[in-house]
Amino acid sequence: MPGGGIGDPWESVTGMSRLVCVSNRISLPRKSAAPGGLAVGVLSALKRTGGLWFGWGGETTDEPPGDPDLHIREGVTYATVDLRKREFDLYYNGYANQVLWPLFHYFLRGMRYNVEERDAYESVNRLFAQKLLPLLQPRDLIWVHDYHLIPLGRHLREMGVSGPLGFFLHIPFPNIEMLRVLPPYAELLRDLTHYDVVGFQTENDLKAFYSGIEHLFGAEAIRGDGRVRVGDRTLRAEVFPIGVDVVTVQNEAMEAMSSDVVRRMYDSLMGRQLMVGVDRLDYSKGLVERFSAYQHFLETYPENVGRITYMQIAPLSRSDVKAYVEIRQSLEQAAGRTNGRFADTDWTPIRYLNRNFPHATLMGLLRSAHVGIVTPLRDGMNLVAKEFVAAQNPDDPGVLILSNLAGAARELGSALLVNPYDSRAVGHAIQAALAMPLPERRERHAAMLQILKRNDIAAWSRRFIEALEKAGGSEPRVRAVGKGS
Ligand code: GDG
Repeated sequence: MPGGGIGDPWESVTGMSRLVCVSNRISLPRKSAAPGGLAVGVLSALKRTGGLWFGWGGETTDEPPGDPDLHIREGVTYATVDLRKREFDLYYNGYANQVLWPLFHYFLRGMRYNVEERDAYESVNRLFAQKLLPLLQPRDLIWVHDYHLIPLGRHLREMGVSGPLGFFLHIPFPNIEMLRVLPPYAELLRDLTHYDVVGFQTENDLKAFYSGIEHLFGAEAIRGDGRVRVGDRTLRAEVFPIGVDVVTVQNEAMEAMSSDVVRRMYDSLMGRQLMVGVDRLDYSKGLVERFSAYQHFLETYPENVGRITYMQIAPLSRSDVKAYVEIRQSLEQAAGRTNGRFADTDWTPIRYLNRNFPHATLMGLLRSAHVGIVTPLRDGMNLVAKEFVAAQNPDDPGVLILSNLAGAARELGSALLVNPYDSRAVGHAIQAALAMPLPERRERHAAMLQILKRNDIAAWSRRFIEALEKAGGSEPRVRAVGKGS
């Protein structure tokens, strides 16, 4: 079993309990899967603790879904369910990604509501509970991830699960004034009260949650110690900022520097400075605004024309959702405009790539960059910002430009913080980053690296599981390795 070695920090945390993680999508190891912060975080937690990871396996069917498929890898049991195609479309492309995602990121223009999608969201959550139930053991710690599965806790409770149930939201939580745009906002808030621990990325998200609780249940529901009391249930709501595996990122980045892809890219720069962005192609990541800031930068500081290369890696995501098709078109046009206007026979200002890379290669590309640009219009955390810092050579680190609307800005105050909507300010920040003297780069980098090491991915999981253990009482739990798998 992983995580059982001498001096392993998990030993004291998980005791003898089994961790069960539930998320919308499961990526089996070695299968190519859509990369995402969620997958990175969940995998890291499960590998360290062992246990069960339950979720949709990526297949849709025309038949009613059968029993979950079980796979065991490195001591972790993966249980995957199929979903019916139509129901999946309504639940995932519809309610999760055209209602909750835009609303929680404060993009009302991208949100529309319909009851059919809401019903599918409910029924997929009920199905998850039904399929998970037979796999559960009496003393499991259950950790549910993200906005796709908010009602899962209520369904499990209704089916008789009384043990510790935790929920972590990877994306921002909106203030009540935004949340109550959603017709069933009260049900959403009530659903969250079925968990014992509800975790958020930042203090802002926690405050927004309290604003909803106060609105619905009155100020007396929030106790002095921050716990929330609704009816006969008490829950802990807390901030758990997700981190990265600093040592792995450092090693990946160093090793990738000698890889073919990174060397070819580096040689192709012909001594020019490099700015890199890595984001899923998503309107929340602020890519259109970033492209326009870069154009602004080239106009304002023409001495950089021909001397800097901006490489934007943007793997496609959620391509079945209209807003994502539209953002893709806008970006192609914006990159084309800038390249058409500024490119020369031997230089292209923007290298725009809609493709995936192995994680290690990405870390090598980040390490090669003089500037990392991470300017989401809103982001729960943003792991790329943290990976950029971890991937740098501490003796000669690149500079991070970071949106102050990303959760990561709360910890990474030594980055060049910008408002992503202010293209002039972002343009200035690019110039400042390129010109920053080595001592200042080192100082800023060292301050951020220290924070990343303290709040790394292991600390994040450990803190959440500790909170869940406390919520369930401190008695020792029995872990039956291999059962239910
Ligand atoms: C959600 C929240 C929150 C990217 N391209 C490739 C690839 N990636 C990896 C990155 C990074 C992860 O995916 C992306 O994580 P982010 O945090 O930047 O963004 P979201 O996907 O929107 O994640 C976010 C996160 O959940 C965690 O809680 O921080 O706020 O929106 O690790 O390196 N990985 C590979 N190939 C790629 O092409 N292998």
